[in-house]
Amino acid sequence: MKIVGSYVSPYVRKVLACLHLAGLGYEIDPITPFFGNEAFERLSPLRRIPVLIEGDLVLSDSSVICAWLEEAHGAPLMPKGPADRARARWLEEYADTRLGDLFIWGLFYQRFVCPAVFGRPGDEARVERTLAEDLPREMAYLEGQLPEAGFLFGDSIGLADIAVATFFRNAAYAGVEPDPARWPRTAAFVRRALAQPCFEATLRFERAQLSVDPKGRRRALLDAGAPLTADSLGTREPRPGIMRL
Ligand SMILES: N[C@@H](CCC(=O)N[C@@H](CS)C(=O)NCC(=O)O)C(=O)O
Repeated sequence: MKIVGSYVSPYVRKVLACLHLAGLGYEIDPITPFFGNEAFERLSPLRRIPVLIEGDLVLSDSSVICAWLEEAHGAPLMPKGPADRARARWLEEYADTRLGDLFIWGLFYQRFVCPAVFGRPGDEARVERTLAEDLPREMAYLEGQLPEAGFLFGDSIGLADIAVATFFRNAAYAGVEPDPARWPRTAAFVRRALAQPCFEATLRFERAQLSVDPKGRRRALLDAGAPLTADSLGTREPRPGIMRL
């Protein structure tokens, strides 16, 4: 099994955490989507990561990939009953869409990707707006959904927990974390979830990657022991992706 996508993408991290829960091995081509070549574009029509390649099967959406891992490989990602499964799917969708918009495009892209990938400052006014106007509403929603102890559907972490928690690691890279005095459940849940082995397992690769610029990434990741593919779908220069306004 091959995964295409950078270790610091929240959606790639979500898939890698699920692969860890399933005990499945993989190789990874840790490209940033903006560095993808034509072969990458053929595999991922929206030029997004992650992509999973398994034999002839190519899947390019984290939720579709995780559903495949559950159905085809028996990954223990979902609760049992239909109502719980439906709620888990909703929370995954909510996280991918709404938390993705705010944490990635509102914070991480502006504070991290713009300077690191494109060599220009991000839109700090957008960051301020995200923090002051948009995120408090979503934090209040999460505070009402997340459990005080354990995980959303019991004592073990599952896909819905992973889908929510992954965005908070990118928020931390953008210098933002939940205030435990204001959002106690969410802050404790995020700490608990991100400390799980499924997230811890790839942390050293994220750190290795973040410590160098994109061109030095492969060497740094190999030195850290990451299971890299022999070939890469990356170019040497970033190309504009399909950007949201
Ligand atoms: N719905 C997709 C979202 C994936 C996504 O947006 N990935 C980002 C990286 S974190 C990406 O590839 N962005 C490139 C772009 O939008 O051009 C999923 O769940 O896999």
